[in-house]
Amino acid sequence: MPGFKEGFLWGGAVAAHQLEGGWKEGGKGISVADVMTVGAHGVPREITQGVIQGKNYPNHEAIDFYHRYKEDIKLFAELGFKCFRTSIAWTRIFPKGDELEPNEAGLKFYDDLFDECLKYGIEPVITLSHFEMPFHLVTEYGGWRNRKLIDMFVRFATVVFKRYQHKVKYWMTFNEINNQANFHEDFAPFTNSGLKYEPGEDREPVMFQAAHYELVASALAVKAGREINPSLQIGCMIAMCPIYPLSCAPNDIMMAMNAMHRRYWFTDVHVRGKYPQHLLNYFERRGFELDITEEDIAALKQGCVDYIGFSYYMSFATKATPDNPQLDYDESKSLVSNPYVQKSDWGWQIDPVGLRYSLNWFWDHYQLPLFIVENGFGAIDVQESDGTVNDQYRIDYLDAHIREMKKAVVEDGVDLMGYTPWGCIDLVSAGTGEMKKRYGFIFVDKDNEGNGTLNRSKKKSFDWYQKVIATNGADL
Ligand code: P53
Repeated sequence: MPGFKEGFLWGGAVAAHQLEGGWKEGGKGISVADVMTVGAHGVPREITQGVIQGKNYPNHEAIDFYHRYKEDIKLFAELGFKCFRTSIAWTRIFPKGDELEPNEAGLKFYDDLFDECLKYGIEPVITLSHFEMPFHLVTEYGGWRNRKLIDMFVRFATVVFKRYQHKVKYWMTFNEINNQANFHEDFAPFTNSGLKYEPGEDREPVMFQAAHYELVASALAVKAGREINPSLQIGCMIAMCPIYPLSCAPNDIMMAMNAMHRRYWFTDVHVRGKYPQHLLNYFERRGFELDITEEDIAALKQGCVDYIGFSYYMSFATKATPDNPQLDYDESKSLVSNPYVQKSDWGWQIDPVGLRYSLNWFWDHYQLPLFIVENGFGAIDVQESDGTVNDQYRIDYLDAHIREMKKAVVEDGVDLMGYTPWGCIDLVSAGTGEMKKRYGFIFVDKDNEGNGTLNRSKKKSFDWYQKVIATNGADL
């Protein structure tokens, strides 16, 4: 039976702030992740005004990958990784974000890290901005509500493209740029864009403005990257949670369509280099006056991405309600529970078929190569007295998703570049800051309070995933 193509990029994914630690080492500046405390399911992480003594900031030490990466990459090599997705902490390269010259110690760290991957034939896959922009850009510039950030981001991108062009081929600009469609909560606006809202502020147009500047910055970065080295592959990164209608009532169908428009227009701009008409009409209906210049529109056209990277964890569902005659989608109010699927302990709806659906949705819309750069099951693992972790539930989750991914490739003809499950080694949860929400094949001995030896050990899923990769997905 045909399967995944030769050279399929099996691997694992992480982000700098969630595993590196070393938050002050090598001249690193404070990032937005450094001012977020630990939370829990239903308890949001507190975003503090700078680093306050006595609070628990889990990203400061994380799993100390900064010092232990050689040991960890050796384990990734043992798993058989063809690629390893991580991000470059912007604050290691430009500690405050507005400097004109980069920090050499930060650049050197990633040189060494990439060399260590390449030593084992593991291709680094790199995200430029993964929830870790310099905090200084928040306090001094208001985050991405400020157009000045475009130049700073492009400077950062240009420096790292030039430096690593012969070590890194695959790049992505902004991680899950569309999370901020959920603008009523504080987490996504802050992690995506460094946005802090005033009480009572009309958040929605601010979100669109920040996202616009990021999309322009992304396009200019893509253009710069191509000029530096045309063989670079630069993608976008979208959080895909497909939104189903709760029923086949026509208004539920329309509600789901509008919801998809409102969560995924970001991909249209990244891929097609222009805004979809439905969004321009929405701006007009709502009276949003956004700073979108002729130069911006030209820039967007010149920086279309090479591929679509996306995360997939869960699907959503929505329905029409009488108090919403225009069927407008508001992520904080419009979602309903799907009675046909189970949920994780963190309330994430488990839906392997939704991955096949998402792959087809992207492919039908854009006909660009796709890369699943995150997928996984956050769960509480129990270490037995002999040190083993029997995470059969994780194997079951990943196995079911890979089977659906295979159908999308083999039966539906989707062009898929690779698959990098999230948190291949246990790390700090982005959403809650917990250690106990684990995704890894490799267990890290550390708890939510920061206690533990930081020792690494293999879980049951380690051997399973090793075999999946060794057989190119034939042996599930
Ligand atoms: P955690 C929400 C919905 C889907 C993906 O998430 C999300 C989020 C934000 O929490 O984030 C991505 O750690 C993100 C990673 C993150 C991972 O999913 O909250 O790109 O940084 O760790 C899993 O369980």
